[in-house]
Amino acid sequence: MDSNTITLTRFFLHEQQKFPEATGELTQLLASIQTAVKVISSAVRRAGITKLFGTVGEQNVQGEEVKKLDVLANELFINLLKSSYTVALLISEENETIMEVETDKKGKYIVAFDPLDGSSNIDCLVSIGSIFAIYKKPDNTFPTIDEALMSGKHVVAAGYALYGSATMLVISSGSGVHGFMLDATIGEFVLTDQNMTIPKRGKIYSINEGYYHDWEDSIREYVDTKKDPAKGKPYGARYVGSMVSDVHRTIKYGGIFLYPATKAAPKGKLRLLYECVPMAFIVTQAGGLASNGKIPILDIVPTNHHQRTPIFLGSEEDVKEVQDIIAKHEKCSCVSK
Ligand code: AHM
Ligand code: MG
Repeated sequence: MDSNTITLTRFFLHEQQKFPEATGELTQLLASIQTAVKVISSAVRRAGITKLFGTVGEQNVQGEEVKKLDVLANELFINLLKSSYTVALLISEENETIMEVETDKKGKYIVAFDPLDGSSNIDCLVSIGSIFAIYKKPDNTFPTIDEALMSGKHVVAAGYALYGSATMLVISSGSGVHGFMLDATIGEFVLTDQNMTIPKRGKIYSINEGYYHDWEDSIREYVDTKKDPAKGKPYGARYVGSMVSDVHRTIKYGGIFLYPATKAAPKGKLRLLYECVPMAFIVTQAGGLASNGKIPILDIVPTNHHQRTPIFLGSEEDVKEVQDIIAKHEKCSCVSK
């Protein structure tokens, strides 16, 4: 046993000391997310046994209502964040409207989250995750609902939890990216991956290739390039279909994750505030790039809390390559008009 283990809470208490003006509220907020993730992890591991794979409205053998895993995860995030006394507004993928925290519990942060991402992978035991971004007004005052929509420039911390072969929390509060693995024997997240950095170039591309004929020409050209031996050593293809897993692998091994616009989803599928911005924040902090094809994801000013965006993220050189091809196609189409 390590007698000097660096847990997530200890790590952020230490980080907090670097800012004399810090009130400890962000550390408190992260502690509440940590608890939510621990409970979700435990529920994920036991979901088959406790019948959490059922649909909402079903009853278990005791006659109790069965909650689907994603409903449970959402309730955990909401309850724990509200009772952390640090949050004013909550934006969840699972809730139609922005939630306002009661006055006596209100804090200055806005948290946007996807409590359980990768829904199509839940019932077949493939890795899933939770994603979150914490936003704050520059003047530190309590945000109102009208002020909820902020660009990624106002993110103070973001992260994801991966419920994979181990449970891992990857977090950045703006000074590097750090990974913590859940040690179930002590119930704590332990620092395992300090200062995670993404390789400048990778050897893997990650995209749902089933939509090949629905992509724009530029995306088809890019993916064709990655498979063409005449254009260099072909890349490996990996696609889990859970954004957290695909992004985590991209950070660890390098390469590129793409979810472009398709004919069926002309604005892309993934959501800006609680899927793309948090991942863009993390990847950028790890030394990579995250773009919508034209501008950085973190520069997009949202107009709707559930809005979607195309996304290309990963190793700097790989993202620049796809951006260049997109720019070339844009230029050609302007010239031919
Ligand atoms: P969800 O929020 O319904 O779980 O959908 C988001 C997921 C992402 O995790 C993943 O990157 C993407 O959807 C996969 O979509 P597709 O099946 O179209 O490839
Ligand atoms: Mg999702």
